[in-house]
This record gives sequence, C-alpha cells and structure tokens, in this order.
Amino acid sequence: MLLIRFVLVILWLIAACDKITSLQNDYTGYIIYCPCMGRFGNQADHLLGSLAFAHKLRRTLVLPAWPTMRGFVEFDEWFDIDILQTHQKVVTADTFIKDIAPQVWPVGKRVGFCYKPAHGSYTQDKCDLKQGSPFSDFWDHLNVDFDSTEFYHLTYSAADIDSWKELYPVNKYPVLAFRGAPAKYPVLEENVKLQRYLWWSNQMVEAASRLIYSHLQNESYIAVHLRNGPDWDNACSHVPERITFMSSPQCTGYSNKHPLSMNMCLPDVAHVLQRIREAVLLTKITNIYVLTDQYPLISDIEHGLSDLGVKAIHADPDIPQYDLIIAAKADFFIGNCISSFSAFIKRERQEILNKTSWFFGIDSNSG
Ligand SMILES: Nc1nc2c(ncn2[C@@H]2O[C@H](COP(=O)(O)OP(=O)(O)O)[C@@H](O)[C@H]2O)c(=O)[nH]1
Ligand SMILES: [Mg+2]
Repeated sequence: MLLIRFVLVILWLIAACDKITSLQNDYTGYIIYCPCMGRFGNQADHLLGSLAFAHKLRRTLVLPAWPTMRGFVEFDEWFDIDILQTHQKVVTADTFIKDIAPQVWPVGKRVGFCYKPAHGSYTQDKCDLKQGSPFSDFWDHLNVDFDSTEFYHLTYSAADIDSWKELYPVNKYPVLAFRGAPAKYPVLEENVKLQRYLWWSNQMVEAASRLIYSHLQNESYIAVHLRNGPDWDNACSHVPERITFMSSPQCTGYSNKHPLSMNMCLPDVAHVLQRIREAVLLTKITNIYVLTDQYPLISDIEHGLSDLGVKAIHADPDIPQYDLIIAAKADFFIGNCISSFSAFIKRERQEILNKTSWFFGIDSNSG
C-alpha cells in the first residue's frame, strides 16, 4: 500500500514538473503593469485579471511589488510564487528588472501602453505612464523611464487576443508595459478561480498564526469584517443608485439576482449584532474576531450579545494582510459585500480552503 502511494506521488511530481517545463517553453514575451488603482483588495482583483490576460497571450506576467503606506513590498514577500508558477509563467518585478530587462527591454527601447477607447470622448491626448502619483512612484522605484508610448484600443477579453498578437507581436514588442492593470474591477467571474494559485508566503502565514495564537490560542472563532472608515461612508452613499457596486457580485451574484441594500455596504449596529447572533447560534462559537479599518464595535458586540457569552477580539495588526489571513482561516466568516478586501477573504475561503462565507445585508448563504 505504502509503495503504491509512493509511486503515485512520484508520478504526480513528474507530471507537475513536465507541466512546468512545457509552460516555460510555451511562453514568450512579458507583461508588466502598475498596480495603481485603489488599495490591496482592488489590486488583488486586478492581479487575477492580469494573470488571465497574460496566460491567454502566453506572455510571462511580471508580478509588481505591492504599493503600501510604507513603500513597496516585493510580491514574493507576501505570496508564494512557486505555486503561481505551476499555473503560468511569472517573474517578480525585481528579478525582471535586474536579470531580464537588460537584454529583453533595454533602455532606449521601452514602450509604454495606455488604453484609449476606439470611440467616444476621451480627454487624455497624451499617453504618459509616469504622470502623477502613484504612477511615477511605481516606475521610479523600478528605475524605469519610457522612450516612447502608444495608445491601444483593444480589450483584454478572449475576443481580442488574436488582435493583440497581430498588432503587438513578441518580436517587435517583447514587453507590453501598461499604465494600469490589463484587467477589470471587479474581477470577472471566470477569473475568480485563479485565486487557487495565490497562496500566502510561509512567513506571512507564520506571522498571522502567531497572532491568532496570542489572541485566541487554539479556540474556534468567527471572523467579522467591519468596513466602516470615512472613505467608506462616502462610497456607500452611491449604493441606492446602483444595480451592482464595486465587489457586490461576490454576494449578489454576477447576474444581479439581488438588489443592493445599505446593510450590504454599511450595516447598522443592530444588523451587525443580528447577523453575528445568527452565526453564533448556528456554530456555537462565541469568539468573535473583528477586523476593521476603523470602528471595531467591540463593546457593542459584547454588550449586545452578552446573553450568548460572546467575547470580541480586535488585534489591529500593523500589516492589514494579517487580518486577511486570520479571517480566511476562521471557522466562520461574515464579510462586507461591497468591499474588495472582504472579496479576497471570500475567494481564498472558497477556492483554497473550501469554507463558506456570509455577508451583511443578504440572507442567503452565498457559499
Ligand atoms: N487591517 C485592516 N485593514 C483594513 C480592513 N478593512 C479595510 N482595511 C484597509 O483599507 C483598505 C481598503 O481598500 P481595499 O483593499 O481596496 O478594499 P475596499 O476599498 O474595501 O474595496 C485595505 O487595503 C486596508 O488597508 C480590515 O478589516 N483590517
Ligand atoms: Mg478600495
């Protein structure tokens, strides 16, 4: 029995290596872009779409460093790129610039690409990849200047892939450098599954696990994302006008089955307590881990649910990504439907950990 298992594992490894080798041979050319829209959640949505686009074009995706309040964090400091590499060819921006760009993308031959719709009004006449912050910071950090620029009118969908290949062949354009991600926000439904290849690095998981242990030891917990900072009040004021809004397809579905409500975006305290109560009654778990950008509502939760003996915990980690890992690992999760920060957690639970997620403002278990 043991021998059979051993042989199976070896066969699997050989198959995986074969797949990786054929991937390496199959790919020519590169794609690099500035993750310049929004913060982490938006950037992660864009990453998935950019991976899909690069994969369809059979170009290696250059993984940009993550822009944070404290400067750029190398992609592989947060994520395990060996796992991504089993799906498609990728390289960190740091390695690309140091080891590959001098031959493939030498100074003097750096073309930058900006999107311009084929029809309709468009105010920008000049394609400048380094105009304004964070654009200039990103390319300066890589020490990149552009020698020429081009507008393109193509989309990133499968229908335009052949046109990309014809108009911008690898021998003439070895590197496609984009002003923003070649992707949509929110992530398209077909690209959600790419989250499977986005595993946190060991050092991130270990640091988050230490936090979990120090706050919760090995006890079960329900994680609750309260997205409620001042920028969010403003964002949520648009909910009544919209059929879908920001990351809402994650809870209402991509075919707009449910109308949006204010509780999906900015749930009031009564609704927060009601939803947590339902989760506690269902799971019998009484530790509530609150992750938030602003108001953790700890005393509201503990007082409002004192009859259930609930304990609320808020770690407020120095790196927001620890909150993502802690929430993904939670036994149960209630997220914010509109938030891409919640969306990251939901996708990791769904695609990697096989765990369900609930949302404020919507009754059905969105799974
Ligand atoms: N630590 C922590 N930070 C958060 C939380 N929610 C939001 N933030 C911060 O606020 C940012 C929100 O921007 P983004 O990630 O684009 O998500 P979205 O605006 O909610 O769609 C995050 O990237 C974090 O920096 C949270 O629960 N915990
Ligand atoms: Mg945002």
